[in-house]
Amino acid sequence: MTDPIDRTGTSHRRLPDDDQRAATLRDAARVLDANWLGASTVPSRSLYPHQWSWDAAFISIGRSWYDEARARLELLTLFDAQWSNGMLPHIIFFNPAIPIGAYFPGPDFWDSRRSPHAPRDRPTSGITQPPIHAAAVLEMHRHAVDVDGSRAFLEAIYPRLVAQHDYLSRDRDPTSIGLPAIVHPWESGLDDSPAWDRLLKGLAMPPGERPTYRRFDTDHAEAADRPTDAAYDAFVYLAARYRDGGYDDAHLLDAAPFAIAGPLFSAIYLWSTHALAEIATMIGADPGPHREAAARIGRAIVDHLWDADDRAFYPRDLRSNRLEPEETIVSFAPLLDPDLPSALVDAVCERLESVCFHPDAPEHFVVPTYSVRSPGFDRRRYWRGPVWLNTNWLLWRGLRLHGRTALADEIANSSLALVGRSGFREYFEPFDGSGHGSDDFSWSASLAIDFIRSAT
Ligand code: 2M8
Repeated sequence: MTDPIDRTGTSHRRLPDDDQRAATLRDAARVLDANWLGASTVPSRSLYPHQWSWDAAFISIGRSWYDEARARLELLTLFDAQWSNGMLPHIIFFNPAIPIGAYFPGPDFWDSRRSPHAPRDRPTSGITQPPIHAAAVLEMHRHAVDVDGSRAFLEAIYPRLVAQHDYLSRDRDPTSIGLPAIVHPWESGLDDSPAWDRLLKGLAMPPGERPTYRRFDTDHAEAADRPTDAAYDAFVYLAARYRDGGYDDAHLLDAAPFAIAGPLFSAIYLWSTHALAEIATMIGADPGPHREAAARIGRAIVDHLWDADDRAFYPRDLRSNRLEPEETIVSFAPLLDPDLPSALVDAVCERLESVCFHPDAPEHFVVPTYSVRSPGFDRRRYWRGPVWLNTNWLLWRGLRLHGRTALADEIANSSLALVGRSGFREYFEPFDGSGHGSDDFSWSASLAIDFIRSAT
């Protein structure tokens, strides 16, 4: 099928010229270097002053184009905090410049020692994030100049990546559907997404069971850009429940009021499983089990997350066994499956190209994280409408896998137009391109580098 897109005239179709690209590369490296702590990078000096798991992977991909040693060290630092059961925590707290209590929820809240698996020498959160790390490692290796250093890195990190995947398949599949469950919206990476609204609204929070707390995020970003207090209450309650059960996955459905298998987390898991097979081949390990796992995961995504009536992928609530039919960006992530049947690729692209995700306005930016036609669409609020560079980058990679180059290029150009207009902000308003959330945000800088360098 030919790619039908042709939207000349809007700002995101204009390619940045050579000078603009050079300026973006220079400014992005400046942001990443300013956010470097010595062995890892903060997503943001103000809002996120520690190391985050999937941020570290996005950051390493971009940084590796100009500083391979730091990019590798970033991931080794992250994996040094991996739990003994393979769980890779979503936050590693080791920024000595940040007093305990400056970020909520901090190490005291998570109290990771409640799990026998947590490392004793460094505090971490007790939940995970999308497992994009194997895919990131493979990306870095593909353009490595220091080939020997990169190969040694592959050998060192491969067993840890395998342990991360084993944890997800062994301990996070409570209904045996072959897809990992997330037990908290923070694990999704898109915590404030409307995809979780119905479940969060239905959450019974007995009085007294939610710890009292104070938010710090709204000290650093406008409240209208951030999750509401009601959403935060639910996030804190769910995290405290999981923590108070000792982060025990043995009885996940009994213990976790929130248990979801979602298209974004699952598609990233699949993409990384394919990467593990390639890495295994490169270092002389057996790729066979990873290939078999990838085939199983790909089938499970279609069997359990595809809604044949709506012709769309949705998250599945594992407790009620229902799909959650919200029109959010997570529905497009299965494009990361290189073996996705072409009829499903067509259906996903059709929805992605619809006015719901390509605003019907003379000037606009793609891809909004929530359908602009949805009553709950919010131009500014975090994950409820704004454009993010990491979701754009994932869709760009997925579209290229399926030869959808015009749509892929449009997303890359829109992303670069946004950072050119508003800087390396955390997210962007889809109609006027204004920047929101944190400024000098690391993955916006890093992925801008990769959009430019991988395209040439
Ligand atoms: C956001 O999440 C954190 C909680 O982990 C927060 O809101 O405080 C999300 O955008 C998440 O995907 C990201 O990894 C993190 C740091 O950039 O911020």
